[in-house]
Amino acid sequence: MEARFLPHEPMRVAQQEALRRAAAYYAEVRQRRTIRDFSPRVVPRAIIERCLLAAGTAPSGANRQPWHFVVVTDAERKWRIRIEAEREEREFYAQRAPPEWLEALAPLGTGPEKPFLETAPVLIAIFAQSYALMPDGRKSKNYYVTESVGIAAGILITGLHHCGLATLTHTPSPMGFLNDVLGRPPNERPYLLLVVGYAADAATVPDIARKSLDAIATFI
Ligand code: IYR
Repeated sequence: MEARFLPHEPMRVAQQEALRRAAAYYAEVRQRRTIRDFSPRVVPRAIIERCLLAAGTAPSGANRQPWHFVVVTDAERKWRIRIEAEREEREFYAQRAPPEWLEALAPLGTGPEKPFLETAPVLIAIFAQSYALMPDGRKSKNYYVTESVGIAAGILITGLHHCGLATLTHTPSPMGFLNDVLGRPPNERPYLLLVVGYAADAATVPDIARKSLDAIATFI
């Protein structure tokens, strides 16, 4: 396909306003915490839909948009996901995880029990399309799939936070069972399972800190 171009209409922001926005954006985003205690309160579908549309604006290698989001709200499927995830997690915590990894997880207080997979009203299984399947069955290569889907996931998480929703990025390992439970094709691999909902009133978060600007960035 030949390159075609259209005029770009940038979102213009005056400098004073940009400074205000930068501060406001950081102030809002820094309040995001990963939580594990969810309220069963239902999330309006329109919020999820808009945040998914936002995620779908992520830049992607060769604009292949190599992602697929499966939104799970029915109790039966959430239960199946919990059963399968806990099966993997029990093995992870009891055998597969090296001591060093378990030590790194200790401050987070995680374990193999994943009740939030049933309590939270919404699970979004994010799949990465390693290649595209053409209607005639041929495979077409995708590029920078991990980077592209990671960026889309980041936009999704931040958008949900902007709407007052909490998330937990859950990565049961391995999570191939998600293809079976959710009926996804072989060109898609589960990337992460995003648990979405409102935080329970009594939710607590680990007492951990974020790195300083000096620690995460270098200006040269
Ligand atoms: N997947 C496991 C373990 C786990 C791993 C990391 I790295 C975390 O930041 C948190 C948990 C679990 O979900 O418990």
